Amino acid sequence: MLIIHNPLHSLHRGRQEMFRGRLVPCHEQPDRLEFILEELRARRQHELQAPGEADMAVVRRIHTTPYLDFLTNAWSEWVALDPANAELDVLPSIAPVRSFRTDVLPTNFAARVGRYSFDTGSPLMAGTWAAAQSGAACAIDAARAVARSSSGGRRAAMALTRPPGHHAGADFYGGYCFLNNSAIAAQALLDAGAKRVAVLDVDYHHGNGTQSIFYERADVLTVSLHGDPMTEYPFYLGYADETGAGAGAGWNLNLPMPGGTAFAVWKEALDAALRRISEGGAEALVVALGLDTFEGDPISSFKLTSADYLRMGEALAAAGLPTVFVTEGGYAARELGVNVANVLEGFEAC
Ligand code: OKP
Ligand code: ZN
Repeated sequence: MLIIHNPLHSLHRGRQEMFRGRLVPCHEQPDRLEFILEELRARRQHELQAPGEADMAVVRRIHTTPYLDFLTNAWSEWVALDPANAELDVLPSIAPVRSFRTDVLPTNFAARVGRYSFDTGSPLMAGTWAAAQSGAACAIDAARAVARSSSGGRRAAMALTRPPGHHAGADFYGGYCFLNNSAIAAQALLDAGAKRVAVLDVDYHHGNGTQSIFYERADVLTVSLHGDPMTEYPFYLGYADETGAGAGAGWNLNLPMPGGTAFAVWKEALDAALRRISEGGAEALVVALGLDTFEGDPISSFKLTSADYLRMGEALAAAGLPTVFVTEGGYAARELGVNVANVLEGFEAC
């Protein structure tokens, strides 16, 4: 498979995240991607490429200008607050919740961090913007390689990147995500001529950013399989009764599952998701490929095994759509390589 991998990913290297009152080591680390690359190279059946420059016109159809400006300048403004900040990652210290004004944008940078973020677990540092922008370029290039498939191009491609993207909304970051690479891939497919695209999110965590970006749109069907938000991050979105609104009514499907779910039950949800995608007439598929459904994942509780990822790949291939894989979460770093490679191997076997 054609794999567009992010050469700048390691510029994003979170030191600490806040977890229940403590600063703990960040789970989302560069070695995640290194282990995947190592395994994909070892299997010798993939074509690895670096992306070109990100086409920001596509990114701007997903994210707002004030938010992109915020990300562009965040690090220099953080250091300008206090030169000693250069040794620290940016984390928010205010959350403007209900009854706060949304029509003011304070000049104080710490205030604006709260405006554009939704958790205290997503460190932002000097290289975050460059890494995220290069990740968006991977998503766009992978999508364009697949969009050309009617004229003899690719049946599938993968954007292999971090930081992940599916929690990032039009104007907010969180859950280790800054630019929504899966949404950007979907937009690039539409821009290249697809009339309807499906985003299927198989990460353990609900893709709240992707859902909210497309919630009122009918041209992108969003489907997410995930841990029940009543107990699992991101808690405040991802319930089964969220089905879309306005023009997008009926174009969102959430399939939450309880902790402990193993592949037999998970696969039934996948089949239901693929049926909905087929009924919806999607012309292309974006798979938001999180591997934190793995039984060994340190922050999740599904029970998928490495062999199950072969079956997952086969089922995705059976959908018969031009497919763009975009990497999301997965924190059992060492096993990520085999698990990602297995999805692709299962897919390509069909
Ligand atoms: C991002 B992705 C655990 C804190 C959990 C949020 C998890 C973000 C998951 N110490 N923080 O969907 O894999
Ligand atoms: Zn996840």
